[in-house]
Amino acid sequence: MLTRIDHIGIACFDLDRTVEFYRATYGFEVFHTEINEEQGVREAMLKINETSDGGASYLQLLEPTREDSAVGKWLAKNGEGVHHIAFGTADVDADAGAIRDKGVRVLYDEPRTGSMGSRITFLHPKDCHGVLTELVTAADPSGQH
Ligand code: CMX
Ligand code: CO
Repeated sequence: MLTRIDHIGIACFDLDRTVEFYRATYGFEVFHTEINEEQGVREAMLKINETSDGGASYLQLLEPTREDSAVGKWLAKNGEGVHHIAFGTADVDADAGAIRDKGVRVLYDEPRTGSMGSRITFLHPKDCHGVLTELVTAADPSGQH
């Protein structure tokens, strides 16, 4: 069951400058940063609020580490902006399977590693009314990152 908006993924050209914008404009601080080579991103997670399922909602600021990555290609075509949304679940395997059975393309056969040791998969944007949609199970089974 999808129980929270886990994050909104925002593509940017310069992570440090974008982090500074969110800090200076809204007062949001960086909760976590990492490089995910498999996804081709350097990212910063800004925690916005905790959620009733024991998890939290974040902004995920994404800078590509290479031009041929998903975010690199998207930035070259569209410029900066909202790249994807992510729903949180306690069981990404079950939810991805159930959604696949409804005819929506799930991009990975098995979930891969996302932010902070989470397990993630994606739904094809062409099957989701133009929205690239991620499913996330946090590393901590309670849902708290
Ligand atoms: N949102 C909406 N539509 C998108 C999109 C996005 N983020 N990315 C691509 N599309 C659309 C394109 O506009 C294009 O549409 P048209 O054919 O109408 O022009 C179509 O999908 C194909 O796009 P493409 O540029 O040819 O890109 P690919 O097919 O090579 O890749 C996708 C698209 C979704 C399969 C790829 O981006 C992907 O695998 N995404 C999942 C991984 C990811 O995004 N990782 C980064 C984030 C990591 C994290 O969140 O931790
Ligand atoms: Co994401």
